[in-house]
Amino acid sequence: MNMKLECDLSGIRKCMMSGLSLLLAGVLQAQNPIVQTCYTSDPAPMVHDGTLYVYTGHDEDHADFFWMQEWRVYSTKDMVNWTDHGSPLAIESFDWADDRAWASQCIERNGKFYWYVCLHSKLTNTMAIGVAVGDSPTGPFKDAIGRPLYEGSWDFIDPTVFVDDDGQAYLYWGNPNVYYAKLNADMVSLDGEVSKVEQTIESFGSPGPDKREKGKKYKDIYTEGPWLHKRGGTYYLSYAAGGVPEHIAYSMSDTPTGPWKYMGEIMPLQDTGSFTNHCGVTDYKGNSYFFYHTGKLPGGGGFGRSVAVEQFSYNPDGTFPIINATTEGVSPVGTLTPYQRVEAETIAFSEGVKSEWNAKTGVYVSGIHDGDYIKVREVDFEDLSPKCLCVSVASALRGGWIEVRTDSIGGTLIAETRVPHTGGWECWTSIEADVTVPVTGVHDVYFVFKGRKGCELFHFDWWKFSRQEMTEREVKDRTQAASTNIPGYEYPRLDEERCAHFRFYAPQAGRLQVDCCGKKYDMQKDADGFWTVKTDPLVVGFHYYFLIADGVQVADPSSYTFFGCCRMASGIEVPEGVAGDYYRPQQGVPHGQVRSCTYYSEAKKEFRRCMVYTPAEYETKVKKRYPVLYLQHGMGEDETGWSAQGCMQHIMDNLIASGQCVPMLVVMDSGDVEAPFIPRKGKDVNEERALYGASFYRVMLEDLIPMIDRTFRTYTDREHRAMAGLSWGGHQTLTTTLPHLDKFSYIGAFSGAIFGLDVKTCFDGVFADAGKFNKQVHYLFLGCGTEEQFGTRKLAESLRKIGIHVDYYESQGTAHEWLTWRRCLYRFVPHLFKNRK
Ligand code: FUB
Repeated sequence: MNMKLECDLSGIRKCMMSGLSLLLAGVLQAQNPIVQTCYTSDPAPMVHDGTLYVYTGHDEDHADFFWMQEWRVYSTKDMVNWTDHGSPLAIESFDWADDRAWASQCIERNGKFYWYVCLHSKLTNTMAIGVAVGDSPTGPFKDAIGRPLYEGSWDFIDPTVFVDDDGQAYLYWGNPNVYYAKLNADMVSLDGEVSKVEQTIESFGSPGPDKREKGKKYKDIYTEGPWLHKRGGTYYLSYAAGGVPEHIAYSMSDTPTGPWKYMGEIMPLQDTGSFTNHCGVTDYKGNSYFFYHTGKLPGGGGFGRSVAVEQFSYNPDGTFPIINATTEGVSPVGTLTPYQRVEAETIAFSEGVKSEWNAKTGVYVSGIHDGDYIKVREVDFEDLSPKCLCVSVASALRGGWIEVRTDSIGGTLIAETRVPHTGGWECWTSIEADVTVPVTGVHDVYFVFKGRKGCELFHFDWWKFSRQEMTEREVKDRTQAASTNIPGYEYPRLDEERCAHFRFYAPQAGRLQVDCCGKKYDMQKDADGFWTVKTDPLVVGFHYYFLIADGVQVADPSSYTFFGCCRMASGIEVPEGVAGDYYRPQQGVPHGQVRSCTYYSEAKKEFRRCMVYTPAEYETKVKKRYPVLYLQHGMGEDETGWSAQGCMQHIMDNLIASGQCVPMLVVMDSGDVEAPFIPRKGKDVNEERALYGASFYRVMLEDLIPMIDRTFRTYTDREHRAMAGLSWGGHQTLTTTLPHLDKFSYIGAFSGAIFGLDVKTCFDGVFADAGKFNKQVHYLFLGCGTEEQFGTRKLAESLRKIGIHVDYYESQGTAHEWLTWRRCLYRFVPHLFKNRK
């Protein structure tokens, strides 16, 4: 369903932004339909404890009949902001039913909430009235009696319930006949017989369906959807009338059981876009409200209806005025405080977004795309501006931005916050943003969502403004020292929102910055010479960072250093939660070793160091031989990258212990690209790039592999040798293995720097004969992050097109970073050395 109201609202928006806007804004506020995140129907209002609840049906998207599965609840305290409470009752709540969750009404009695519904009974293959009970207006609800309250006819739909001042409860229902019954005080059993109300011209505008004369024009025709209420000493039965299309008419009586007197129309037939109508009437905060439904939400219609509301005043003689459907809806009767947690699903109007529910979070806003927005009306900031805004969000992808604006979509930007990848669609994190433009008084607030076009950006659970700033003590209480700090160093610290907090003592420094994840953050100096800064929320996983002290980029002395970015860099590990357990040491898992091995390379005439992972069992199974994976780092890194930043040994230990991969050695050497961006004298950079790490190939083939096979208990044939690498290491992997398929039979490239390949001709045409290649290479893996542009997907597609078997993996929400490569390794190694061909 496309919930975008572009056509409908574009005129309104333009108008609101024009000079005339301030004058017209109040008139042109679109409030109807009151719910824009899904289709709702058959409204039944109920006031309880100062809140107005509306119980609705839920029309399915793209429906061609009333294939309704559940009922929903919304509430308001101000008539303009509606909170979505999700669907606490559905067909599945009734064991005996299987279809058609149609009109309903809920009422409170003695602290319990009784929700009368109609739905299809599989016991009698007819419609039936059911009753659910709950302890709160929003549930949970359960079938109160485990069977239908009344069933046996297709007539039995649309229950309305009413408790009179003397405590007697009544239930009316029916289409095209009208029925009623008294309810016992328990509210879940009928008191006496069911009565069929006699329809006459005087009572309903026409005789009952059996007695109507064909072709005769009657004053009106009772159709369905009765709503019983009382005002003063008068009883009102309002209902859908006229056959199809329906309008709303009503009858009045001095008793709850009639005789009824037909009183005419309330909402005449008009362009509502729906052939049914269904009303509910209530008073709230001194006003009278008429709820009904239309087919006016974009994409909607007769089977995609939406609840709307109008305010009205009874005529002096107690009769209804004529009420017409409007887009503007009703005026606010209260304000909303932004200083308490406000559910994101409290919405006055929205475009584009949907809502979802899960047991842990409850209802939250989903389906957020670039340009969508939520409007919240009558937000009272009072006389003192807030200092910060906190939002709770989750994203399995790269997130996006929330712009907070006042009074219109293009209004004053008072706060802005980046939403990061949080590790999953239900991996919630709360993020704080400064309020950069002071705001006081009452405003409409727009949460305008920005991000990459096309994809869903993030989920949004709640928001709250605050007048507090975090003190140093609070920073300490709400954060923890990064695991990558040298023991004893308290900073950098990470908070729950995955922002890093830095603090340095440097009274003499003129300017300090932190350079983290491609962004330079200016630090603020306090009177005691301490410099502090808080970063934006960071993506989980490992990130390099630097301190820039008066213009000089240096490693942070409080962090362990990691060889990356062509130098020793500081690193910060942003914890991932249980999803990251696979790259952390686990209790009970036998641990292998990472050995540092020195050897002499004839090819380069130098002593070199490589790192070798041996699985835990290597020490005990002294006769066993092992296959070998050669694993390369990327540009500007060295042989330590995979064990320090990549957590390779933990990934291997965990996979081996769980039986997901065979025990193997992993050998990591320097790809000789530690300082690749320094062009050598007299040489062109492009030419230089092509040669980056050129010395490594001979080292690997002539010195490293023979040394490993001499020193360790390895299998030395191609069937037991694999190679993989990340980024430039991926390039080196293809360049090493493809011309030497006599030596390797498993190949992987993680974010491989492999550009512009003509797959038919590259590497001396190794891919040209797909059948031969697939026989030789037992497993070819290409992986990358969704947030990087390395053309890996395209390469995989081109290879598949010519028949090459290649496994392609995308790491959700990660870029050209170590989390992508940890994930790639985790997915790659289980396929090694299990040749099933
Ligand atoms: O929503 C399904 C049916 O449509 C209701 O039960 C009727 O009142 C009509 O609105």
